[in-house]
Amino acid sequence: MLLQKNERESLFAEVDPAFRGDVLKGLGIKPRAIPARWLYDRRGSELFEAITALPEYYPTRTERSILSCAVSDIAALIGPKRAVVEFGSGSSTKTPILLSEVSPTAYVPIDISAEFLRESVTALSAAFPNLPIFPIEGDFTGTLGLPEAIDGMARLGFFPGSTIGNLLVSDAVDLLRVMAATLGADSMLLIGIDRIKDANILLPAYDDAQGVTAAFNLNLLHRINRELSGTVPVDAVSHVVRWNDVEARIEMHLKAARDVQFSVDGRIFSMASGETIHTENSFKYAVRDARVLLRAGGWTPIADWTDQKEFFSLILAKVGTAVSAPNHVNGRAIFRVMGPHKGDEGRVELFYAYGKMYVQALGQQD
Ligand code: AVJ
Repeated sequence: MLLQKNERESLFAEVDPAFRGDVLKGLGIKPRAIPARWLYDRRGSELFEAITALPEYYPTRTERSILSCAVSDIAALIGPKRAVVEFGSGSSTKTPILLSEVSPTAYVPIDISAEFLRESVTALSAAFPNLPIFPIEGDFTGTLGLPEAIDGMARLGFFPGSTIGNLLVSDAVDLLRVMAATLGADSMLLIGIDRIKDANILLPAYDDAQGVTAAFNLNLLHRINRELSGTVPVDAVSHVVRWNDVEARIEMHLKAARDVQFSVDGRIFSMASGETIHTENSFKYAVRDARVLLRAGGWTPIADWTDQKEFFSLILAKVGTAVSAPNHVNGRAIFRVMGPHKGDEGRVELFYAYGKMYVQALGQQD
């Protein structure tokens, strides 16, 4: 029997035990939720690429045009002789725009997908034959060692695409702090963050007329059926998008159109008509929210750029946060909303004083 390449892969590829664990756990809890990272298998990544070209999906093209306009200012602000470290480099079309203007001393793309990494290294070394490239295959949410070859070079982290929006706010702070630790002293970070805007713009961006985003979301169920011997009746499930205004996030769900029963990995699950599985969050940050987020994450924003419609922010930050006045105020209201964090060297507190929000870095926890 001759099999298509993807069928061969599904028959013989090892199923990630963490995928099985997350799916079985996520289907068993209420509300049901499966971590968004499992949307991005090969097919999911291809569908996401297709999403970035949709007329309704403004973030990718908006960020690219902001970067094109801002890149000479950025180059002036960061100065020469930096190594550019890109988090989740994927198949980004933004990278060459940055690299051609900032003349980096080295480029370090980090990605979990070895295949994407190979493709981007091939393309970029053709375009920039004199640029030393040191790819790292790995998960940038954990602490990673950077290659020795860039020891002693100041670094610019590049984290485009509003990928930070996939994370809960507390996890986003952790990640920013891990990035600060990885990039080290004198580093800078160029990060793209999608803004809060009218739901009439946000909702179609995640529920396009051609149904590509629906296919992207439903692909998770096909993946479960294929890799975990699932019997999920995909036809009875639909793609649903919600704007959660309290959390300031877009949510993607998979909603049962009727009562359904199915098995996954030998376990039986049932969903009542109308019940959903929460599959992805995409947090949005207003201009000042993004600044507070960065400061809580151990970075000081120094410049930001946006597009004409003010849909998206591109922010440049430098590592470190000064202790903010007025930390001496007696009886200040302290809202300990985050921390202690993974990879922590200190703690951060957000507090209000004189009607404003402040971020305060605290010393080592005793
Ligand atoms: C890859 C997380 C930036 O949230 O806009 C797009 C993912 N999901 N359409 C986003 C996504 C559905 C995307 N990020």
